[in-house]
Amino acid sequence: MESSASSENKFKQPLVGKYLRQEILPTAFCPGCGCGTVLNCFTRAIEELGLSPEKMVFVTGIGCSSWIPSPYFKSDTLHTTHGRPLAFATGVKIMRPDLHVIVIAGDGDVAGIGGNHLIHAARRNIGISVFMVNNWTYGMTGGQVSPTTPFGVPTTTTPYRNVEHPLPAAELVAAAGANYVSRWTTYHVFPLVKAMKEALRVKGFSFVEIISQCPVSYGKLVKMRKGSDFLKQYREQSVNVNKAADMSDEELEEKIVVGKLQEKNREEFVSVLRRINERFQNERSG
Ligand SMILES: Cc1ncc(C[n+]2csc(CCOP(=O)(O)OP(=O)(O)O)c2C)c(N)n1
Repeated sequence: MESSASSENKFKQPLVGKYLRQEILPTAFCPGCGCGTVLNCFTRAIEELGLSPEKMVFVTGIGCSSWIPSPYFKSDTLHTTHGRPLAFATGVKIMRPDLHVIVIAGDGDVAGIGGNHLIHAARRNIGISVFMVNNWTYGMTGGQVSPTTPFGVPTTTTPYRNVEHPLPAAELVAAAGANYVSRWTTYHVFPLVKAMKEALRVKGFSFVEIISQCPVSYGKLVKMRKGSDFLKQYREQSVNVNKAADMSDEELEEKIVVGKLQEKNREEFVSVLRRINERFQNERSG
C-alpha cells in the first residue's frame, strides 16, 4: 500500500504536458475556483491508475466545470449542450465500450436540466464515470439558483432567498442503482483522488459528487469571497458517512456527508446489451 508521504510527494510532480494541453494554460477559471483542484486531483488519479489519454473520452455539457476536461485534456473530448452530457456519453459507451467514458460537469448540468438522464444512466448501470462538480449554483451564468443550492441562500434568481431544499443527487444516483457513489469536497484532496480512482475502476455506473467552491458567482451572494473561506467551511461541516449513520436529521442539518455511499457489483449495461443481442442473433441465424 502507498504511504501518505509518497502520495503527497507524487502530488507535487507536474503532469502538464503528459495529460494537459499546455498552450491554453495556466487557466480560464476565476481566482479561488475549485475547478483547478478538481482538474489537479483528476490528473493525479489517472496518472496513478496509468490510464493513457487515448483510452479516455471526456464528455461535458456547458458550464465552468465543463472546462475542466475540455479543452484542457489531451484526450478526445465532446463538449456538448447544457444538460446533455449523459445522453451523448451513453451513445459513446454503447459504440466504444472499450474506452473510459468520463463526464465532468456541473450540478446544473448533471442534476438540473440533465437530471432525468442521470437517473436513467444510473438505473441502467452503464459504464460511465460521472464527476459532478457541485458548487451549489449556476456558476458560469452568474449565480442563479440550482437544484443543489442550500435552503435559505440568496441567489440572483431568488433574491429573497431560496425556499427549496437541495436535491441529494448522490443519494438519488445510489437509489437508482449505480455501482459506485461517493461524495467529497475540494478540501479532501487525497480521499478525493482515491475516490476518483475507485470510480474509474468500476465496470458499471460510477458517480463522484465533488462539493467545490465558486467564490465569484456564489461567494458574492453569501459574502464568502475567498476560496479558503469555503475550504474552511467544508472542513468544519463535513462528517463521514459512517459517523453520519448514527446522527439524527437535526444533527445532520447543514452537514456535508462525505465518503463512499455505495459500492455494488451489478452487471454493466453494455455487456448485458451485447450478450442479449448476440444470443438473439445466433438464435435467429441458427
Ligand atoms: C439549454 C440551455 N439552457 C441554459 C443555458 C445557459 N447556461 C449555460 S451554463 C449554465 C449553468 C451552468 O451551471 P452548472 O451546470 O452548475 O455549471 P457551473 O458553471 O456552475 O460549473 C446555464 C444555465 C444553456 N447554455 N443551454
